[in-house]
Amino acid sequence: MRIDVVSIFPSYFDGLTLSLLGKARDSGILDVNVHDLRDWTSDRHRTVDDTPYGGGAGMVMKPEPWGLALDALASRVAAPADEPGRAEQRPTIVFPSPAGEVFRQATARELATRDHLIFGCGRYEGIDERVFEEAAGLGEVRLISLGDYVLNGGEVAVMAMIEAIGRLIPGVVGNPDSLVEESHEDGLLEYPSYTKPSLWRGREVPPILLSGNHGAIAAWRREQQLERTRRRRPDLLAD
Ligand code: JCH
Repeated sequence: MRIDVVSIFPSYFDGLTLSLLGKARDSGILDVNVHDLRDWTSDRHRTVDDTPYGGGAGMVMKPEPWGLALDALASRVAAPADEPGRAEQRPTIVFPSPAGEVFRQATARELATRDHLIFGCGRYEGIDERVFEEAAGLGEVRLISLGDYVLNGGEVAVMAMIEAIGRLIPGVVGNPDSLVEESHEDGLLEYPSYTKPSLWRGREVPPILLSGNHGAIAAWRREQQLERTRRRRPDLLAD
């Protein structure tokens, strides 16, 4: 999978070269490329923002640099184009937005199947609306919210999305079992985990986990998942 990120703060993404995603990147499974939006400006001050039409507080990102950036990145191939039987694919273009659909594990799973993702990180009060219309001519456009709170820009949301998507790509996580067992993959919160020592500061590990009865352990864990989900996230059981 090829991932392109466009931002006026490209150094935000230096952390992506570390740990889990760093390995996937080195092995060529994930090809992450971070770009500075200002590279697609042509004025002396490399301007990316302007005042909003109709008035209002703050600034809006100008459309021209975004248009050039998306034109340049959308035409790039995610995998060797001469691969037999491989059709040219349009990218999925993701813009983080507080007004977008909420990002869920299902969203991560869906985006993990794409060959080419482009993430556009807005700042200020957001991006000129016409950029989203223009982007729809280059690929599938998705406006996605990390959750119902307001961030200062798209960078932190994109970091979270790339981490959630990247770890679902085969070869990024070592043990495939660890992907199906965790929170949200089965619509429930995860069961509690314990390790040694079995007694710590007067606190015991639930004895069932030391019983060696794997059927009883699996049943206890499922019960814990249901109870936690009912208490902490009843909205997940309503679905
Ligand atoms: C963003 C901002 C006030 C936007 C600019 C670009 C995503 N889940 C989530 N929360 N916040 C975001 C996000 C994504 C991209 C941008 N801002 C700041 C500030 C606004 O009200 C009109 C809109 C925030």
